[in-house]
Amino acid sequence: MKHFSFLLVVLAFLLTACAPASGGPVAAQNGIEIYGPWARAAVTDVSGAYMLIKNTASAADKLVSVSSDVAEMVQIHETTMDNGVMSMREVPGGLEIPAGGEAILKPGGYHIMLMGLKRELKAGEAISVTLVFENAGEITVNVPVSDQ
Ligand SMILES: [Cu+2]
Repeated sequence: MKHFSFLLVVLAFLLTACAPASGGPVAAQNGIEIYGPWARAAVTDVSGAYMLIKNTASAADKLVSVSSDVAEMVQIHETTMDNGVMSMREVPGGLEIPAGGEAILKPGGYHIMLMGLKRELKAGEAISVTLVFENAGEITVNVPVSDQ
């Protein structure tokens, strides 16, 4: 029962954390469209970046790597639940986005992990994040920092 109620709390968190992407894409290239990017404000040396990635092309694509000038290392992570403990790990081989499909990066799910931050990330500023896709190539996105 305890386990069950914990799962409900996690589920509620996941649902409320799923902010809808409003408006059009902030970047689009070779069929890949980026919507509603944001990064979490941070005083520690790690943070996460989130967005909706749509693939309007007729072939699957893959987000293979990410970089940002504010972080020493950037990885594509997935959040996993092992015996009721939430943890995360790097997505092996990159994050696939199906043809005509999308990948949702959000707190509690897939996310871009910014590690070794070179400075504090303050709400209201924006950071530059470069996404590298197997087919669509490099897309640099201006990512607003938020304390939401
Ligand atoms: Cu992570």
